Amino acid sequence: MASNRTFTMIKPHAVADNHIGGIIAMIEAAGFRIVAMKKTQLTPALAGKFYEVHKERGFYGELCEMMSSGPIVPMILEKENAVTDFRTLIGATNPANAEEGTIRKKYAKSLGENAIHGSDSDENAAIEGSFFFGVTEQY
Ligand code: DAT
Ligand code: MG
Repeated sequence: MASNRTFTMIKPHAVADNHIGGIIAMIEAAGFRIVAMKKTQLTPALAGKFYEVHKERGFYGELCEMMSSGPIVPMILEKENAVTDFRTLIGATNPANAEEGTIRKKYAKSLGENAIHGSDSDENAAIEGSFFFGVTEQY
């Protein structure tokens, strides 16, 4: 059965460019409810831990550097079929392939600076959400 929660982060370049409000407006308009949210900044070591699954990939160093380069806005979101529907809302990893109307189409600058994270499975959504938020921060 599909979970009703996913995890997301607005990436540093999008926060720096004042797109928090625009991105959250798209998320809420698509029917997601914000369960948890804050503004924080990862250290390179914490970014490395979050993206550990990618540690053998060539872009891992660049990814950890970018994700720790400034504040981010992590959130837990709720909606039926949250993981799948949110991946549809954010669009393809490479913004060159992202569909019209997606968050990455509107706000991504490049493959590395693609505006927003979205969990790829119910299992990872739970792991990633608990990376940032305790149970008393989820409502
Ligand atoms: P997604 O964020 O769509 O789940 P992913 O999990 O494959 O994509 O990769 C995590 C992030 O790493 C992605 O949002 C942007 C960056 N990235 C992925 N592939 C890359 C590449 N070939 N070069 C540079 N950065 C890349
Ligand atoms: Mg991913």
